[in-house]
Amino acid sequence: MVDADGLLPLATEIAREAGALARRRREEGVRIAATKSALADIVTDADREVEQLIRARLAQARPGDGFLGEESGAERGTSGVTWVVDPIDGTVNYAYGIPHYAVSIAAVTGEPTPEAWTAEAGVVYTPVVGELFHATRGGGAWLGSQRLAVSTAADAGALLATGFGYDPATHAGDLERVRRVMPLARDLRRAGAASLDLAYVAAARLDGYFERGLWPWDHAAGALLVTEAGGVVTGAPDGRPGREMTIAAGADLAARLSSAIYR
Ligand code: LIP
Repeated sequence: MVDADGLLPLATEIAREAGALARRRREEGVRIAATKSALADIVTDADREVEQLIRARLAQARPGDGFLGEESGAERGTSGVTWVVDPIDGTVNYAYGIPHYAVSIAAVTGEPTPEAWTAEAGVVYTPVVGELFHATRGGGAWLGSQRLAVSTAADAGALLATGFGYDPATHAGDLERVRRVMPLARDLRRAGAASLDLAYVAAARLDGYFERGLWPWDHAAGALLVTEAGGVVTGAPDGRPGREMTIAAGADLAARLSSAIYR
């Protein structure tokens, strides 16, 4: 049995330290270290340095745990716990100096894939604003000491968020999905950090969110925030969130979003 309550304080402490490093490096000036899946898919020196800090602190505190990080890959552990980490979610915002990015850290048990894992604890920390969203399985979702709940009514239409892939070849499909869901919407936001989009659904700052192409580290912590705030997070019809699709909202809106996207 995993002590989820013991995982959250560690994730919180490390997220704050990692966020402070990310913010400091941003103020010092950011260098793009490389591009990845597409020219627009960048990684900065800070992404790599922040993930190294997180990975080292976790290994020091819990040497038997596994790790799955955006920049340094996967390593299986022996404890049954795997940490799923996006050191700077919203990398393009970060590189441009847009202060909307987050450190996302989740602890999961079971097979470390979104199709199979059980999220036990999650933290999404945005260092510029200083907001720390957190949740444990069965313990609710919180912003600081404020308990969170997803929105349940959107009479004027839903405030939705989405994102677009780094590969220009995917944009036509992404825009077609936007066209299909707009009859459900009052407006649409594209803020550039999936973990914060999910945290905002949990906090009822958004009514719903959908995006194709997310990696496990983009949604691992934020999805737990949403489900612990009374919402649902799905993927393709009857599927779990993943590369094909991530949909997050209260149950009724999530079903309507899925129907619109997959009709
Ligand atoms: C980003 C996501 C965002 C998505 C971007 C990118 P990164 O993650 O948070 O929602 O639209 O394409 O995947 O690359 O900043 O960690």
